[in-house]
Amino acid sequence: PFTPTPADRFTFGLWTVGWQGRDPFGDPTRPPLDPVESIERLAELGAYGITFHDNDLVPFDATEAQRAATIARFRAALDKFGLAVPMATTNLFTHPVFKDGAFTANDRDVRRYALRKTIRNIDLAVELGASTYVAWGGREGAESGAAKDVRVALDRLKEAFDLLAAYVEQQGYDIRFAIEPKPNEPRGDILLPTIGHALAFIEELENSERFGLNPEVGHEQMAGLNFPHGIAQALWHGKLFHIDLNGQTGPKYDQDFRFGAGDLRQAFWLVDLLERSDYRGPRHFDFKPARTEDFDGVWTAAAACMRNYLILAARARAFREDPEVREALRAARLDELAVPTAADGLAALLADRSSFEEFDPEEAGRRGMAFERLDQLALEHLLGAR
Ligand code: GLT
Ligand code: MN
Ligand code: MN
Ligand code: MN
Repeated sequence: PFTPTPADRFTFGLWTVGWQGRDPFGDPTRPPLDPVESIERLAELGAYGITFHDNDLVPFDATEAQRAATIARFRAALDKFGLAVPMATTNLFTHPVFKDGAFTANDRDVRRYALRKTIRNIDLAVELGASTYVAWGGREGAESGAAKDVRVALDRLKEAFDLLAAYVEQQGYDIRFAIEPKPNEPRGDILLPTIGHALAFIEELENSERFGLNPEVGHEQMAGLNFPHGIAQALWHGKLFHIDLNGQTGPKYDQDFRFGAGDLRQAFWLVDLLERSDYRGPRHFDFKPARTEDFDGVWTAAAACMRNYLILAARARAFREDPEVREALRAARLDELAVPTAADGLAALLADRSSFEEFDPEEAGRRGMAFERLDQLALEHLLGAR
């Protein structure tokens, strides 16, 4: 019952299963993985699609001829194994040229180069059928105070996104941008550190309808934030364009565990939320198979991401369908939260003596909220005890 199919819309970044395990303290523990093999294996496991940074596919220093041949071979494999490319993105963080960022590098030449590199890969993304273009500001940030004038850097970031939007409008592309927040790592501090910062920033863009978010589980949790709450707010603003699913255990380095590992309770509430929302985009996994693993471990972890999502979806459905839960939700007055506070209008509120003059806050303060019972029911569903 927990076997994924393409209808589940699960997608993986080439850089996830292809991660060789290089970290700041250690060399790679796995050899490079041919993107064509990733396509074949992920298709076998039931995934819907694959995503990539330009340089996950085409090496940074490839010639034009090498680039064309690589893309042709990739495309043929997508067709053969039936995988889609719903999203693509740009690597603006690995090469030393991006050591101070890309769209907000102090060095203007680097900013212009970053825009051209991005535009070039947007063309490829559209050619391959992508409708979402992710922008993670990997090195847009600083380690020290005077090194980056944040207000001016935000001017440059807005300028870059306005130019990218102008480009896709001019080309008539049907693609939207999804900005991915992250608080830190690899920079000491990164611009647009959380969902909230990014939502506010998007409203300042010329073409704000073309911009939304690609929030990642672990990135919000690195900032100690509640991911399902952040996703709920992104949905509320109509800005959940894409999502990066993985696992994290609290405010630490970016752990990128497989989905379901890490904070399991937040994973449960996240799936409950997504499955009941109008989000129809891919369920995209951005995880790193632990560097302790060989390729068997890599595919085990990739399969587990999808399986854990489906298990959590089943648990969340059972929770919502349980009559005792429905009763507990009423006892916790969730239905009452859905009633507007003053549909009768401001004048009626001001004239309503029962709302203030005759209101008894002591009595209201004694009413229990019955949340503990509700949460225990959720926990028992999550634990498979109901
Ligand atoms: C990198 C980062 C991810 C982003 C990717 C998109 S690259 O692995 O840590 O969170 O989603 O650029
Ligand atoms: Mn990510
Ligand atoms: Mn991450
Ligand atoms: Mn990462």
